[in-house]
Amino acid sequence: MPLVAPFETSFGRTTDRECILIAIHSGGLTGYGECVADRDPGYSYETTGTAWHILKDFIAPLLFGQDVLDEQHFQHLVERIRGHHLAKAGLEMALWDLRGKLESRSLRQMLGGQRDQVQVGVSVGLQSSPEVLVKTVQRYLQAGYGRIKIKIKPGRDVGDAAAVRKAFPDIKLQVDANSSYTLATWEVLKPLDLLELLLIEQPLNEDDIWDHRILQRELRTSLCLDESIITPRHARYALEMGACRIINIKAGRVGGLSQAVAIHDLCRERGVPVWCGGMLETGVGRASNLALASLPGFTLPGDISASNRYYAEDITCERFSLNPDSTIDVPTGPGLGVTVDTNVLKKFTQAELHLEPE
Ligand code: OSB
Ligand code: MG
Repeated sequence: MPLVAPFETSFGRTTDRECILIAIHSGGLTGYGECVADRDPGYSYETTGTAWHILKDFIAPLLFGQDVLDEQHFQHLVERIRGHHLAKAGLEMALWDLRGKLESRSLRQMLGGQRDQVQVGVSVGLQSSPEVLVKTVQRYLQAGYGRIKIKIKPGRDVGDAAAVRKAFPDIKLQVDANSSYTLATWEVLKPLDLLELLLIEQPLNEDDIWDHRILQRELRTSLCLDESIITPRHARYALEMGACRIINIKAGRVGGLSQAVAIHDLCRERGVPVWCGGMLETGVGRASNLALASLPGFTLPGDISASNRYYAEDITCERFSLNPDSTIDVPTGPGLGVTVDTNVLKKFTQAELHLEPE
């Protein structure tokens, strides 16, 4: 699906998003799930290709012939498949949607969400220069976004962030490095500590929880981990080590909404703020993110922007829009609460596979 504008991070530039949409059927109803793996292994080792393989050759065969009772049961079944959280989470989302439709309950209700609207911000990709970045940020502020996140990478960090802070002294501002620094190179980031940022997201590698601890002790600004938190256990490790003070929760990265809720609960018990990350989702994944972010521990604005920030045309009939107070409404219909527009879906479909029990 073509993005309305290219999205560039430290790991690359996306102009079109490729994803896998999963549909499962029972009792005359269909549940949909979005697997957020991208074409390239930049953010995660998983890709649409690996997810396709894992879903087709390992996850689907495990489920066929079983009465999958709920999402916990699903997690138990897929435990024997190591990793591949994005693939697992896509299928789990479809199970939630289907169960919600069968039980006439919204995903928000099923997860224990407590809000009708959730606070959101916008994640702004790397731009051609600090001047262009400031203009881009200004457009999003004018559109009503109350929190801005900018992407940084070596060579495009303190200068970009300082330019935005200088132009907009009072906005809620945060930065995301997507793992592009090391303990040997991070020191250039020290001046960020003077910019009153909400947080600095994932400066070091996915497997560098310990090094984030070393970094957090050098910075006044809170570190927030994204890539590093791949299970509820990793969340506990990070908090017990002092590797971060805030966690970005993405259901995809942690293997499903059930795992996302477990991390939320752990952080809430410990008084650690969390917020809902994004993966440029279609309307399907966006509905899931909104339901998740309605849980009470999500106290910081999520990377869940309005549909028109991403796609001119989406695969859901519903489009999500920004309210004047920088919130988006949480869907209320059964399951995800969205309807897939089969014509648009057909238009964007590159490959299709039907799987049935033998
Ligand atoms: O690191 O949060 C990230 C998009 C793709 C992969 C990783 C990230 C992102 C974003 C976009 O920041 C958030 C959004 O969906 O608006
Ligand atoms: Mg991130």
